[in-house]
Amino acid sequence: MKTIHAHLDIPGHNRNRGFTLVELMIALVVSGVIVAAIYSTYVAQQRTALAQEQVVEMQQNIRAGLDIMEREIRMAGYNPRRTAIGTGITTANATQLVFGFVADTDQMNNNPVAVNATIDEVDEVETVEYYLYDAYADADMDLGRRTPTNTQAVAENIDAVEFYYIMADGTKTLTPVTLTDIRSVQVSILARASRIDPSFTNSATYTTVSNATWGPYNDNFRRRLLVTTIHCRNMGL
Ligand SMILES: [Ca+2]
Ligand SMILES: [Ca+2]
Ligand SMILES: [Ca+2]
Repeated sequence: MKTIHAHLDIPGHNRNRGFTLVELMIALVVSGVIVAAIYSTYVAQQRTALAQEQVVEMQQNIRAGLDIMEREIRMAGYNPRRTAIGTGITTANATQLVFGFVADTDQMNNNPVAVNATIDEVDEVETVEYYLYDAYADADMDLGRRTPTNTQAVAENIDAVEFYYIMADGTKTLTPVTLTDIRSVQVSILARASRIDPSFTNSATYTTVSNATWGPYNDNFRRRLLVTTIHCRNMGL
């Protein structure tokens, strides 16, 4: 029985043991403040990390697509023997670019039509179109690469694209008339993050090289505008 009594907390008798209610309240408030500070730092870091991740993802996505497109647009008009039919730029406007080039050393049949369906015959022409379309039917636009046999997205989540043409006489236009006079293509491309960031509002306006504007979208998607000039080294030879 003695041991049990020794553990009882008798008021006024054992003041130095444990904490008073006020001390406990202070401790609770202080630890609450510390937890809140740590949590808000954590949330801020998470937001920064999410923003950085989205920007990196967009840039990689847009860069990869642009690399493929740049390499091919430079090939427009490639016709080393001067005997191939259908090379050069065949359709050119602000949102669509179609062109052909000789692709007879790539071990691939690039023109699968009956009359010249031979695999990789001499002077066979590959015809390529770049334009925006909704790949995967998920209600967002993507940069498409279309050939007679295949359509694929080379960059996903692209809100807008603009092809602006620099002509042989140095003038620039979105609607070239004499397609053989095209010398360079300036491409503006607006990429969007794949997911929203609820803590971010996009009210920005994006200006293309031709001075057209895109936005404001007033949504929660981050975006990046990329502009590049591609010299069509096989045009005008
Ligand atoms: Ca080929
Ligand atoms: Ca062929
Ligand atoms: Ca899509």
